[in-house]
Amino acid sequence: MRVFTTVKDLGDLNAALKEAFEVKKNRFAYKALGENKTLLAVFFNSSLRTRLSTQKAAMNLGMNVIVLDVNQGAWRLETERGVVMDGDKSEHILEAIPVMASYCDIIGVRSFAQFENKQDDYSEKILNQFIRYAGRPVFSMEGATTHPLQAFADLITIEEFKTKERPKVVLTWAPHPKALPQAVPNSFADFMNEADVDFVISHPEGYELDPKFVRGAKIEYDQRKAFIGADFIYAKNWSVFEDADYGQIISKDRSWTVDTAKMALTNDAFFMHCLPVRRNMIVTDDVIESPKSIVIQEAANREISCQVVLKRMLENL
Ligand code: AN0
Ligand code: CP
Repeated sequence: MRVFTTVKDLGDLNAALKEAFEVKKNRFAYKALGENKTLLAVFFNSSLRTRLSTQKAAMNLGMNVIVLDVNQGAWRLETERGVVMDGDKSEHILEAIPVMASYCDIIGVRSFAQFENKQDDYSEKILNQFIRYAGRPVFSMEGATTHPLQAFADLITIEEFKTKERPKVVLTWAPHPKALPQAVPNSFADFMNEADVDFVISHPEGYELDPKFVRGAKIEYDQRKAFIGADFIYAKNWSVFEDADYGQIISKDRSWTVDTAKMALTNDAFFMHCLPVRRNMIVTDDVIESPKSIVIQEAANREISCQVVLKRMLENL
């Protein structure tokens, strides 16, 4: 594996899941694979889970790890070619990328949507420059449009907790005070569409996601209807994808908060969220603290999803 940004990069999803469960059973079995190999994890944005789980996964494989927070201590990077650099940006990403690559074997990049220009975000302008100029395998630690390590961990978690062959999985929008990217729901849809699940997306009108990720998924604008019979409720906020209001918040409707009354409509569903989550905006205290909440197990599986990706990249160096 040279690149990991979407579900397709995993190839056969059942084989990837099998590998994930093998890794989880003995996460130190491939400790020799990463000997004298270095992972560089580059963060343009904040992170708790991705930062820690990626380092842990690399350490399980015997790798050395370097973490760079671009906005803390590095030079401010210009990302646009042709700019006269007479402002506050001291270094161009076109030098920075090959320099960073010269110190490592594999690179992980976190670079969120900036909501300044939809075209820039949806062409993955930053992440794709790493893929193009690093000359190293590159994986997304959440780009502008996808968060595949999260969605892979989500799928692993659903596989572990499902009690029927083909569970009903509902991705529901929920309110949030700040504009958030579409990367998490995009990747969740990307993975669920390839998995053996009955997949439904529920959101207020105007919050339609990119059809490239939604594909044939069912859309249900009535959240209560969507919840009926669900086996998994996956909550997430996202901002508008449509051109006219791209990156905007058009609703903060608190009637979309996931609460106990709504969970009672489900088939005793598990509650999932990628975290970080704002309590009593996205989900009530009662639901996230209930025995059916599997957000911690879900986060723990981030170590596993990342380890599968790193293992495959190391095997292919
Ligand atoms: C980010 C998002 O919604 O994409 C990261 C989630 C993993 N969330 C926030 O910025 C709060
Ligand atoms: N779920 C997730 O990616 O969390 P962080 O933003 O804390 O890494």
